[in-house]
Amino acid sequence: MNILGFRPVFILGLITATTLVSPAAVPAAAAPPRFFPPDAPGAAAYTLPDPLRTLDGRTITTVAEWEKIRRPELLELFRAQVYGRVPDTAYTQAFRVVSENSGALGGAATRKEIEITVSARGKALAIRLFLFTPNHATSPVPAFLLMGNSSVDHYDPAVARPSGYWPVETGIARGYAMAAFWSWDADPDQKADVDFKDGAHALLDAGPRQPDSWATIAAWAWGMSRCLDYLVTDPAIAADRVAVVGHSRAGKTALWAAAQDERFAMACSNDSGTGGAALSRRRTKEKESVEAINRLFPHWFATNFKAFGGREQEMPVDQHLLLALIAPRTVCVASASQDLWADPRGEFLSLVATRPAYELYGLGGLGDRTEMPPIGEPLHGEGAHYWIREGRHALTAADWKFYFDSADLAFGRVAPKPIR
Ligand code: GTR
Repeated sequence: MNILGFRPVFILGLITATTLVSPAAVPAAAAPPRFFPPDAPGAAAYTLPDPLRTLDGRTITTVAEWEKIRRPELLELFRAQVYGRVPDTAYTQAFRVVSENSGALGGAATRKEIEITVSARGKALAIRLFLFTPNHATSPVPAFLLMGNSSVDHYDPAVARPSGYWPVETGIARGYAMAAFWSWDADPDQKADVDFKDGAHALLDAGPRQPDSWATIAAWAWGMSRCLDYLVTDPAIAADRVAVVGHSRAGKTALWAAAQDERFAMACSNDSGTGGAALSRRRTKEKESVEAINRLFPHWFATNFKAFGGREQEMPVDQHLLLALIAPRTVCVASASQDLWADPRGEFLSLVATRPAYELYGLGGLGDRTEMPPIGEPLHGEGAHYWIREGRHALTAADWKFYFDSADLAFGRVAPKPIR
């Protein structure tokens, strides 16, 4: 705390290429920063639920109260009303290293393919995890776990073309382990499957479905945690520094996984939008509404969530509380300027609104920011990191740079700098 009573919020001072230009070079006139345009007039006002106020009106003032009272209350509300509840069916788990190649990526990495088998009630489900660890590391390294929407071939650079979606080489060069699995291994993404007869549902569901039964996003989040079960056993990985990453539907999932599973040190939500980082109560004419997402993807959320289409203000939670559940761990939210369906401003304001939860832990979140940073300029706060890049709905190499830079800060690999 400083004498004015607020904690400074820190930002990473990156050395950009322009600062390295030789004195003889004439720098081009800097383009003025471009900002994401404000909402069109007439947007409806809304009031968000207070992170620190319980359903019965108590105000949370300490970490102990947050962790014993409000955090469990919020988790229960998200389970009951949004993503659904994982059944408590007992299961066993086995890991098998299917292949290992210590000369991957031209010798820079060791590539392992691990089969994670989860067994219950005489059935089994296999998740294939692809893991690259840097050969130059002398101690366990932090890791990124990506759940991808594309089939398994995409995670092997020997087969797939290099892609911004999954830049294994860059992660390895920056000293991170890179792990990925395919969402369909945990639960196929089929909208006709509203009976939930496959994937993790078929494995663990014992009784008839209820309005609060888990749906596909909850099954994917469960799959992320099963992959983490393996990662924390791998000696190459620093078990307390695993980040979970997802784009769009997988970004929604990464947030719900990290909210529940406190072993994740960091969650990266890429263009996650409605049901992810974006505030549901904020309605714009371009964004995906709660009604639309439940109509278009009837298999993603619990049945109870469908009742809130057009009645968002009646929800006991909004998505800033999902992000707040991750505090004091690190949340990164990325938006894209043309991705109005995902509501970039709603994603930013949601992250801003986590501040009371971070402050309980002596962290500043994004501080008192209410304005989005210029497009292309990351905002690195305390626990909370945000950026919006130019372009469309996608997970790109530039988004990954934002995640790697944020992780460098979160995991103490570079020192933060104050932004005020
Ligand atoms: C969209 C959907 C979004 C987002 C996206 C995706 O069509 O409306 O909520 O999840 O799909 O996952 O690519």
